[in-house]
Amino acid sequence: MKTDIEALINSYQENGYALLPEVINELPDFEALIDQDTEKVYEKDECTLRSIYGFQNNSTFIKWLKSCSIIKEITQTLLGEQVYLHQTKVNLKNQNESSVWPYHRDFPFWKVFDHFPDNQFLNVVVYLDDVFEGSGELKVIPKSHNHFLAREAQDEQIDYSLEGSASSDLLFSFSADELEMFGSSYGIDSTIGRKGSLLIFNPNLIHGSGNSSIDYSRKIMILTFNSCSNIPVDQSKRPNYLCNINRTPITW
Ligand SMILES: O=C(O)CCC(=O)C(=O)O
Repeated sequence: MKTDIEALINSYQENGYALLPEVINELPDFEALIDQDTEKVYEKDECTLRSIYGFQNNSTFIKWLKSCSIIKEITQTLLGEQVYLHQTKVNLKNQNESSVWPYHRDFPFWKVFDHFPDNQFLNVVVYLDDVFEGSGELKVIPKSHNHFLAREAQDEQIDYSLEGSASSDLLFSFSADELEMFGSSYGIDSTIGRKGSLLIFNPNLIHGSGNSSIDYSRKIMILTFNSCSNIPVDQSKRPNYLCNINRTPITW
């Protein structure tokens, strides 16, 4: 089925996200991509796998990416120039209480810690499993990519920590009152979809997820593209798997 790119862009611009059901036929075998460059992050129990970061230099991954013409078309249409991968990861779900991502925006991490001036980034999420209600599905607050709280301007003062970047004790999150306010203004959408679906979302969109009713479930791969002209104004202190220093454009 041909994707209606214009409708997709309209939805992305208006709501900050768009879901494309079952558009990827060949999914990457992420376990086969684990190599010396990848980094595993564990839950608070220190033994349950939470995330695997850093596929961007793996030739098998790049070959798979280049075979996904829909991802090329979307990034070129939305970012309008050459891109590279700032971050790549697979997030898994389990039943642990810590298997959550508190509601947050992504761009503050890249602005404050990685020193990128502009949000010329795009998140593309590939569903490696069916994502259903109760599986730790990603929830988003539509339109929140254009609405900010006055206090968020102070976020520039936040100090980097590894836990705050990748664990359930995430930095740049929101209080219950703030979420209530956003939720009552814009609602909260669940991004459920079958394996092979794609979710694209603006890195300023508020999003988060709960834990799953099943262990080792709801695996999603998140690809964060940055525009090559969006150059950091300072060096990031974060490791390469969180902030890729190789900004060579992808040659599709
Ligand atoms: O995997 C998830 O459910 C959320 C991931 C997320 O919010 C993030 O990586 O910023």
